[in-house]
Amino acid sequence: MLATSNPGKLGEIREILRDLPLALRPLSDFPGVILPEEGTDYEENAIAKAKAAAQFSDRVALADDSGLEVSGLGGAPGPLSARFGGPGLGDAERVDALLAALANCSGEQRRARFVCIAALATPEGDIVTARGECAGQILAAPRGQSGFGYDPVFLVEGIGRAMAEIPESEKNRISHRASAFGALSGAIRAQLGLVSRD
Ligand code: ITT
Repeated sequence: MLATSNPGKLGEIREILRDLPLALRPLSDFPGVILPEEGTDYEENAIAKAKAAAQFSDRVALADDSGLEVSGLGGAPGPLSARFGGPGLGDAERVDALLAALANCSGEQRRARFVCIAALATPEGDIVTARGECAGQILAAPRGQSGFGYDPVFLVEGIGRAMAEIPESEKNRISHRASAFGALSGAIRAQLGLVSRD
């Protein structure tokens, strides 16, 4: 099962892992599963989500903890990205809060990266994690319609377009999430009995 309450992540992870013979069931199929409160460490958060889901569903579970790190904000909002700007905001309002926080920042200070830690947990308590990153720059204003979260203001390094301007299929090849789940795919295959883990 896929332990995320974020529909954007759900769609992307399904697409990234589409070549695996895997029926990735959403969190909504398991009403008893409550994802834990999150702290300030990506890996701990990702493990806590996958572990809670695996224990309560009695199935192998995947989870992701991710965030945006901006140079001029000292690496913030990082693992707190989903809550940046205060509680109860939507994606567009969080983007506005980020642009306001960076109003006096230019050049190097707008350098940024997306980070993702993917985690796999089994009901028996086995855990595997993998990390992915994607480098870029925070734009002055939103561009594009695809993706979710901070994608409209994230200019992807080496591509020259905002993450929200590139097709989803391309994001799912180059993103932090694509790298993390790509690196985790060996462990997922091992769980499926497709290859040995070493
Ligand atoms: P779950 O914990 O239920 O998976 P969440 O959205 O709360 O969902 P996180 O705590 O990992 O997940 O927060 C990640 C936040 O970082 C997310 O809400 C976005 O604001 C941002 N983010 C992560 N990956 C992103 C991406 O690919 N594009 C844009 N923003 C992203």
